[in-house]
Amino acid sequence: MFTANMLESIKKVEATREERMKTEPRRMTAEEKDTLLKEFHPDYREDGFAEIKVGPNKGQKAPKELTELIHSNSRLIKDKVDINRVDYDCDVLVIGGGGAGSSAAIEAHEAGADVMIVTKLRIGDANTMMAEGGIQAADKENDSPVQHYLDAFGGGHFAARPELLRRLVMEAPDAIKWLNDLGVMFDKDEDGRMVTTHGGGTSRKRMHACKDYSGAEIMRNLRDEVLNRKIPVVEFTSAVELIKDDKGQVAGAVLLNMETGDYMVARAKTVVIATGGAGRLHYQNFPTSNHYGATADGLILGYRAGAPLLYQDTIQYHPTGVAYPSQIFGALVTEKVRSLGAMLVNKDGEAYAHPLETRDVSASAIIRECAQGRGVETPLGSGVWLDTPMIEILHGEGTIEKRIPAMFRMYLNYDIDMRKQPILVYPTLHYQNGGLEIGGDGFTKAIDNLLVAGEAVGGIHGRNRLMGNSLLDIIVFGRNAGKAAAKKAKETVLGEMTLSHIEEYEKELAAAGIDTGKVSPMLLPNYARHEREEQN
Ligand code: MEZ
Repeated sequence: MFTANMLESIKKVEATREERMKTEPRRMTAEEKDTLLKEFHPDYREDGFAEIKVGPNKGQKAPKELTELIHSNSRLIKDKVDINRVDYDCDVLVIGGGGAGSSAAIEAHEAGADVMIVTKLRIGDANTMMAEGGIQAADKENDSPVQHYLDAFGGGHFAARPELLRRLVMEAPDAIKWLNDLGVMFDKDEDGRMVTTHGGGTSRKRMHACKDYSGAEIMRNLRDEVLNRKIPVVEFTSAVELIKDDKGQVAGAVLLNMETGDYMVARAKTVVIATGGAGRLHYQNFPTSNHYGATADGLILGYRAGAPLLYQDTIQYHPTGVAYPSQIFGALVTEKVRSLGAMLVNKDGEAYAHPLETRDVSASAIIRECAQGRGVETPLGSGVWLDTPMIEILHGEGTIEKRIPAMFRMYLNYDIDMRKQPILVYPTLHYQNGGLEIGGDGFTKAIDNLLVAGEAVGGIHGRNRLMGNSLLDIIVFGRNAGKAAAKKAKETVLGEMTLSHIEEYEKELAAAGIDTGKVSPMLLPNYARHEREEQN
């Protein structure tokens, strides 16, 4: 299945393996990391970004593709909707049916609220489902939330909002217990203790996993719980704008039925945005590990209503996306492969960096190797080797099939046996470090009664996220958002509903002379457009 040049390079990987396994590559110094990031991390490529000209973050930069969505028009300028004809009335409206949205809905329901989920695909069609390697929590004797905090704070370049990160790490052990009690089948040893491993930048083994389909297993249980509780889920329906009331608090959302094109109105006392990430915007033309629905919708909804973004200029490129074969280009190769001992090796068989540097550093080092001609040529670019046969040498035969069975099967589909041959990887667009700004209680600071949870939040992780802290944040912040939204709904009296904020935003666009000719939120990526362009 590999090409001749790849097979040639594999010989060098094999020839250096024994010697490489005697000494791990050393960790980079802080100065070395800084220099590498500035030279090779995509966040530092000026031409990938554009200035935001309107709204709360005016004057700041964002990825070009996101800026274009921010600068685009509301659908509701052309398509008029009578917001006083209410189709759904509830206490808590959760926008998004992934892990954060489902956790929020479960807790809001538990607190006695009348809660409803609206999701543009089906419940569970989300990045949560795609997460592989695990979820962090400091719940063993040799570890503590303080240690977890220090790892994540350093890994995020000391930029995480302390009140958010504190909540993340302190509530992590309880998040694992909650999931375990719901029925999540975590990997456990013969004594019933959770099996935990390292991730990039962790000082303790605190990654809890369900083999290499941790997200799917977590989502399976969350979805069952939502359905068992009979929480209403309106599928194939997007939120396209938030509605406010005359007191300035959020009052619901305008919904679009994705099949019929009809608009509907959901009135709600509190709203939780849990719409996930932006991988399908393919920033800087990167492939993505993300779910089809990851188009930054919640960021646009919140921003147009007046909620500021935080760290919208920092993106996570997962170091190990599939570089070859082309059919699965950009798909995630879980960091767990490196946690289990596989080294990153260039075309000459050199291990050029420690396999568990933080993700931004690791991705930059791969980009450097390829940019400087030490990558292996592939049909779609180049990549470096992840020396997977090392796993079986280190931990014994059968480890790959036992610990990372989904990855093993994915490659076998293309006649690559990762137990015997290394695999080719290159960074893939994985996560938005930034998002809507919230306080420790989950509420946006700018709009009353509007909460945000999950990947749509900015500030939990700072400017780089560690492995396993995203599955954790959707649970911790999802659950808290649900509880807080239910409580706030009890004391909320809605005023008259309005979309005047949309009109104000449109005026601001016009005053800035902006006309992208497009509408946002995007809702679904438009791959068909690229095909047409190629044919012309
Ligand atoms: O947190 C993540 O992004 C994650 C667990 C990814 C992975 O490599 O498996």
